[in-house]
Amino acid sequence: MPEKGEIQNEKFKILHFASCILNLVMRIDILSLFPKMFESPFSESIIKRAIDRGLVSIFVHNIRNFTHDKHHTVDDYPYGGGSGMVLKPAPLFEAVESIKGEIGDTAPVILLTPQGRLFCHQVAQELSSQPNLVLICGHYEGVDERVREHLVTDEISIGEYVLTGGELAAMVVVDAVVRLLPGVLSSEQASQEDSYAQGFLEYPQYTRPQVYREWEVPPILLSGNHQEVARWRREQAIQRTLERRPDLLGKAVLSEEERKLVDRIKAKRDRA
Ligand code: 6GU
Repeated sequence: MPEKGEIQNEKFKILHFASCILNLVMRIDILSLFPKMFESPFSESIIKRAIDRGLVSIFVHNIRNFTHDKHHTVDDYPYGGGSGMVLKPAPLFEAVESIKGEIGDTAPVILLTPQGRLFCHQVAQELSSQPNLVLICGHYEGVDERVREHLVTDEISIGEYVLTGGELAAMVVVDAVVRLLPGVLSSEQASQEDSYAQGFLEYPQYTRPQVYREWEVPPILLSGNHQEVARWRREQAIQRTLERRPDLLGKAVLSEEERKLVDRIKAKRDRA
């Protein structure tokens, strides 16, 4: 009998082999002026495990390595004047072209910029079905417009605020995309995911102890009645969504009973 670890190991080897044949391994290339920023987020927890299992490969490239001058110049003054610096086109074109030499010409090339389309669960799902992603982290006052026009195929922003650079945004995108890849989450974790995809916020969670500082866990969760627990959670999720994100309920699929519940909660709220 093999040890448990050996079985696991064999399982992962077979999984990896099958993934490669079926082209399930995603490759992500990131272009950045600060590649070290990516070291810790990708070497912990779920993303690390996904990399170790061969479910995703992530390559971080230093844009400076694609310059040819002595000072490795990546930026320059804007034509027409103005404050701030602009990322030069040549290093970005050459970096992306060198990556395309390895992965082919069809991968989305995504610029992280506050001017991009807003990132959300649906965009994460869309990106997770791609075999390759190329992410360019914008910086300074921006990038030369010719990069937008002739190199980039998509522009993404992670929210309505301005960051100092695209790196943190790229990490957010990678994290949200990688956790959707087949085999990254356990089926239990993956089904949790559904709630947001289905248009709900999560229900409240509790763990031991049953009483903490005199605050008790809702008794229904201790009842052992799975049906009642499921119903309570659904109610809580709906109530929370109504209170915090009523806009989400538009796309939620509700049963007849749940629809009535929504109306009851709304009526109660309107009376208050
Ligand atoms: Cl993608 N980049 C920067 N610099 N700021 C942002 C952003 C991206 N998304 C939101 N703010």
